[in-house]
Parts: sequence; C-alpha cells; structure tokens
Amino acid sequence: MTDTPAFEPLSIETLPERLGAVTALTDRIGTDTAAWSVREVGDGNLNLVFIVDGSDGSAIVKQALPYVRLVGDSWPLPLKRSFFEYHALVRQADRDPGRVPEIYHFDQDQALIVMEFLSPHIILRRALIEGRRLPDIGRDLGLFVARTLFRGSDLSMAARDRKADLGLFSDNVELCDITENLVFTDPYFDAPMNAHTTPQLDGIVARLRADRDLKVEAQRLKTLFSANAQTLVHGDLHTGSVMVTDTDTRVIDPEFAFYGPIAFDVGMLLANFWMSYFSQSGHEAEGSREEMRTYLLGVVEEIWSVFAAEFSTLWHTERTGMLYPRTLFEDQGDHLGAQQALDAMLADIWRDMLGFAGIEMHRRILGLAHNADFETIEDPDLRARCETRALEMGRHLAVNRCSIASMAQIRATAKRIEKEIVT
Ligand code: SR1
Ligand code: MG
Repeated sequence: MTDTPAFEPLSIETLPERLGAVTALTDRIGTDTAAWSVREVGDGNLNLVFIVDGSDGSAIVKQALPYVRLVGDSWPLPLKRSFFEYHALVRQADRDPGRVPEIYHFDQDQALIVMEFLSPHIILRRALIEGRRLPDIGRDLGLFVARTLFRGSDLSMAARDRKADLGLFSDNVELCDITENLVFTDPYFDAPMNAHTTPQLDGIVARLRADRDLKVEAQRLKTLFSANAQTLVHGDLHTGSVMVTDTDTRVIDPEFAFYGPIAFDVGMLLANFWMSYFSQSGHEAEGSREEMRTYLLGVVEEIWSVFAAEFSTLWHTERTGMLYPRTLFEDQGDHLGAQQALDAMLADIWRDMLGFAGIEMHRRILGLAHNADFETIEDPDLRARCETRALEMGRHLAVNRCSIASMAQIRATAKRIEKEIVT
C-alpha cells in the first residue's frame, strides 16, 4: 500500500515537477516541463491560482490553502472546500453546459483542480469598473441561475439523489460559517474584522447598526440561508466569480456551494450589479458613465426576466421531482393550478432575492471583504458618497422587500438615490 502524500502547497518552482506526470494536464499543455512557464495570479481571498503555459497550451491550477489567504494562518480553513468546488463545477457543467470552465483533473488530497485557462476572458467586476458593456451577460447569467437552481432542486431531481447530494454538501460547514458571519451578522455590529471608509461613513454606519428593522430582516434572511435547503447554490455568485469576453460568459469559483435558497444566488448576483451602478460615479474622471449606469440597470432587469422566463419554461417542461407533481396539477387538467404555484414560487424568490441583495450590498461596504468597485476609488470622500448610496439602497431592499413590486420601482429608486444623495 502506498502512502498518500501529505498536502503541500504548490509553488512556481515546484509545480512543473509535481504535476509533470499528470497526463490530463500534459495532454493539454505539453510534456516538456522544462518549457513550462508558471505564474501565480490568485487575487481572491482564499486560494492559490497558477497559470501554466506549456508548448501546446495553457491551463489553470487552483489549490486551496489550509487557511484564509486574505487574513493568514491565524484563520484556518479546511482544504475540503476544493472537494465542494469540484463537485459543484461537475453539477453546474451538467445543468448549464458550457457555462463553467472545463475540469481536467482533481486531486482531493492536494486540494487542487486543474482546469481550462479562459482567455482572453477577464473578471467581470474588472470589466464593469472599466466601463465595458458586455452584450450577453444578462442573458447568460439569467439562464445560468435558472438552470442550475431549478435542476438542483426537488422540482427536478429524484428525491433520493437530491438527499444524497444534500448530505454531501452539508459538510461544507466552514464556508457556510463564513457567509453566516461575514454577510448576515458582522456588518450590523462592531465586529473585530470589519472595516469601512472612515470617518466619512461613521454616521450612516452607526445609524444602520442601530436600525432594529434592518437587523431583524438580516437575521430572518440568515434563517432562510441556513434552513431553506432548496437547491445547490453557487454560494458566492458575485461579479468577481464571472469571467467574460464580449461573446462568452463563464462562472467560476463555487467553493461556497451548499444546499440553500434559490433566491440567494440571484440576490447576491444582482447586488453586485447594483453596487457597480453606485460605484460608477467614482470612475467618471475620464468621461461620463451615464450610459454605463443605464446599461447596468438594464442588465439587472434582463437577468431577472431571463431567470423568471427560463425557470417558468423548466417548470412546465422538466418538473420531474417530488415537489408540485404533475399528478396533482396538469394530469388533472389543472393547468391554472400549476401556473398559480409557479407564480407563488417566483413571488417568494423575488421577495427573498431583494433581501439577500440588500444584505450583500451592506457587507461589501461594512464588513471584512470589500469589493474593487468601491476600493479602487482613491478619493475617500468620493468613495464614501458612492458607498452611502449603495448602503441606502441596500437598506431599502432588505427592509421593504415585501412591498417592492417591480424592477421599474427599483430602477426609479436607484436613480433617485444616485441623484439625491450628494454628501
Ligand atoms: C474570508 S473570505 C471573505 C469572502 O471572500 C469570498 O470570496 C466570499 O465572498 C467571502 O465572503
Ligand atoms: Mg471566490
């Protein structure tokens, strides 16, 4: 019996020797490891990411570290997140083909995934900061969330398969714990790792932390997050988890995957477009971003309308799971009942999506993990003005989610906040 080699982080120097015998990699990039060129490009909060260029091609090697990279080894984090990322990618590839990178190889003990190098793709968040308008992302991301979230649920899967999967992903405890704390709780009190633009935001931060309605909503949403195991969610679906060209959209990094509410992924995604919207005036030095703002609100509306349309199509054509069985509706000739049930489910998703979006907007400004949309605005007064608008919008979405009826209302609110908050 051979011993499994103990986990060892890769380095630029050791990668060719350590992975030179992995045929799934050498088949793609070439066997001459002496000709490989390796760069470490990880700029996320958690992992190592290498680009490996060989004589015949390139590949990505992503490796988990036993701690949170952003903070250091004082915050241990299990390597098994790589296992969950791998399994989520496999399921997403099946549920929405072509929308995630192709996986070439997975090594559970070394917590590494070798996958397709996406080129000339760039991170969507970066493209939006630059003011680039990608034509297809509304459609692509709307389809992605509808297909992955519907097809991972009890609306579609055999109950036995879904329960087995629920068991598998239920062990992703530590990554859920990060979200439970960093997203739903820490922003609303003076938690040790929090940070915000100070002193400019001190006043609004104090007001939000004293806002009882907001805190209660945040905890109601956290209850949904932890207890509503509706489907396999990506779990961290922000614009930094999407890579784009003008003609291609890929979703990456599902290491936070677990069984949670359908509305969570949709809300987190839309929140990041609304944050991009409110950050645009911080990037206006080289020209107006008015058209970009219009574009971003349009993308939000397209994601939601494509999501709802595709979810409805799947409801009518692929509803093979144990929830809302056709035996109870269509097979009885009760098509109206099937439609009524769908409308009710979409209404629930809409309401909770708005809440999750509001909370996500808060945590990126008040918590530990900020986003580049705001962080790249150098002038702190200007940055704080953008952040204040996003905080107000987030509060509105979270607290008033039950009475917001349409995207038209949200568009009007966003434009009013953008125009009227000037300090
Ligand atoms: C400690 S991890 C902080 C954040 O980075 C990840 O991308 C997730 O968004 C997480 O909340
Ligand atoms: Mg990530």
